[in-house]
Amino acid sequence: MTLEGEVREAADRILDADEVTVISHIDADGITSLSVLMQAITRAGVMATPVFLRQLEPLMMHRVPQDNSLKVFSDLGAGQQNLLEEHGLTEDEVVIVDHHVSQEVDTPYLQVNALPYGHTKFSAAGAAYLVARAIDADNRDLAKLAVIGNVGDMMAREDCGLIGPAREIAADGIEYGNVAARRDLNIFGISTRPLHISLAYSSETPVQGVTGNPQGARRLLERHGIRTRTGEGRWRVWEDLDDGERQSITSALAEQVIADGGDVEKLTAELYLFPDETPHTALRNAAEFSTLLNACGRWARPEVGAAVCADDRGVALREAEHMLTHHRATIKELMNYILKTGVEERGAVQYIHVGDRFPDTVVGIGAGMALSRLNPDKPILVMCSLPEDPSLTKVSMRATDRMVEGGVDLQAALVEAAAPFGGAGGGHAIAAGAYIPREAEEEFLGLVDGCIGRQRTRPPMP
Ligand SMILES: [Mn+2]
Repeated sequence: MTLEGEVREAADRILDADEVTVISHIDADGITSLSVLMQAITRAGVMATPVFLRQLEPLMMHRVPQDNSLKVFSDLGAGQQNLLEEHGLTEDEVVIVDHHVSQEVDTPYLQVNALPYGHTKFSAAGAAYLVARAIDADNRDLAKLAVIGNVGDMMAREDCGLIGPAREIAADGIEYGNVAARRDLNIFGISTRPLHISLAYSSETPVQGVTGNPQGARRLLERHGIRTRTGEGRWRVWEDLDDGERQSITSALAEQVIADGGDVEKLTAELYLFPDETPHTALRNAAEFSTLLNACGRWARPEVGAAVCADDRGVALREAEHMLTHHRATIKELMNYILKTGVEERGAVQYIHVGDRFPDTVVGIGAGMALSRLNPDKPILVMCSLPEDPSLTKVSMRATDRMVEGGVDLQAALVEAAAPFGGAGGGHAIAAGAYIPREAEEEFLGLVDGCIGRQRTRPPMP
């Protein structure tokens, strides 16, 4: 089949379906893919239900419904087709919209995947958009979301712009009017970060005296007569500058890089802007929009990102912005919670269950920080529940260098202890995580404690 053929067949199957379940990944590409598909499908009058999965793995398969709906997997599925088979999904009830390497299986599931056709810079959101446009040519407004997904998956990074079919999709958005592309300085935060911060903390091309040096960046701006604040005292952002101002800074940086014998090839890039969004917000350009969506995923709230993609500019946007800006504060809050509540000590580990108070994605980091103020001889084990899946418990463990020197290997302990429950564990000797069934918590804890105890071949150094 051709890519066009795959796209057409996927669209036809969706249009023929009575009901669709869209199952997607929780990062920016997964969230935009799901949003593109959900909007295209519901606009066509077909009922659709969204399901987000942090990964397609055995213990999470129960969230894929066993019903009569057509299951459309986006940004996942290609590499886990054996799981779809094991879940009893037949060929005619599955469509995979993905860009990952495909796994060989007996069931010839329909896939929209540009990778086998040689398009390596094309994310799942791009594939989802092709399907959306095949469902109805009027869905061109959704090209903007595909641009965000592609940029979020770093598809524009190496070539300093989108190429191939991803570039054609951007062109659709430009023609529709909600996307603008321009060659510009290759920096992050052009819509929300103060100029000197944006210049100092974008390191694609290091510039002596500017990169990592906000004071130096301010002096550069001053030397070129560029005001850093507006008349009302607000920090100006890169997007506020006029063409002449942007040109003079870009030239100054280029001169500096050349003078230092550096390469200016990646100093500029094609940036993707969204003229229909409010200036000075993270929604205003593809790079910052995708970062906002990734923050939602990291906080285990991908549905908030999807609401923003579906034009919710009220509560969902405020929540998403909160998640973007309060990441560090939450980790600190978690650390304080662990210290204040106290851990329970077993023979070889100390542990705490934090319920669903904190997003599971920050639990490991907070546990590591708390460990420095807890018993220095025992690894910490933190359990938390997943708000979207009460049947599962996420386990995070952290150790210290000294414990590892003493024989502790958290990864080995978690893999061994999770195996009897069909759970999966991974990570390193010093930091590891696992998913286990909720009802196995107590027994699992005992197994981990036993493993760690046996690993401690040498007594800790005094
Ligand atoms: Mn992806």
